[in-house]
Amino acid sequence: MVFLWLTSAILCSILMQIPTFILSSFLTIKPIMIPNAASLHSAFDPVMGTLSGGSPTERRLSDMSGYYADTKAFDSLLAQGDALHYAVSAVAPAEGEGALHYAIGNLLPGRVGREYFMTKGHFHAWRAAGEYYIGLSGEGVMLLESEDGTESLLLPLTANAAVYVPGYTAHRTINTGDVPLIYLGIYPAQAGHDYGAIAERNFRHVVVDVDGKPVMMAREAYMGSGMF
Ligand code: S6P
Ligand code: ZN
Repeated sequence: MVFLWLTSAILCSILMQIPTFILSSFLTIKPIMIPNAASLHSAFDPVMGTLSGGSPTERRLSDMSGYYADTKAFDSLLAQGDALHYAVSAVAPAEGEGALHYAIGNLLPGRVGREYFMTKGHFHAWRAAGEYYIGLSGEGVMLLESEDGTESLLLPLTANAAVYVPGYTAHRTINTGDVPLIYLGIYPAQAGHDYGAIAERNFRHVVVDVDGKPVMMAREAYMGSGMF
């Protein structure tokens, strides 16, 4: 009797599993893929601008040739040495749709003529991709420009501030202080970089030091201003 009861209980439980088994074979239920744990955690130094496990990119002054308006000032600075201009260390824990990457940036302080030290600036290759910038230390600004160049915006990037860069927007980081500007950028893994348009036409505005304060000025106005 007990044997019969046990057998039918086992049979019942097997039969109850069958619909689930059939369903899961037809539906593409993706397993949860957790990438290697080491890539999920990074320690960063908000003052030194380092990020554990990051892959580094360095830009020296010579890499910025053609980006600053005052070419004489640029050449004379370069004659003093091809110093590090900024460093970026990026972490890519996962790839594909939905994945995020992040990077820490360390942009050194200084000026070329009146223009503050800045990054090259770029669009994302996947134009729709937005990005969050989070200021960690130092004082700076983000220069944003619409794809057709008709709209520009200058936003402060300082410790404890976040700047959202919408998709389809060129973005450049500018150090307006006296110490390195350290920030985090968090962006879709598929964003990519498109430097071409900016390398060719640059941003329509420059950010220059006027009486010790950063001022956004139309590039053409600056070029014709006799300020350098
Ligand atoms: C990436 C993100 C940042 C920049 C970094 C350097 O989407 O915006 O990590 O790569 O600020 O700037 P740039 O213009 O030389 O890439
Ligand atoms: Zn970006």
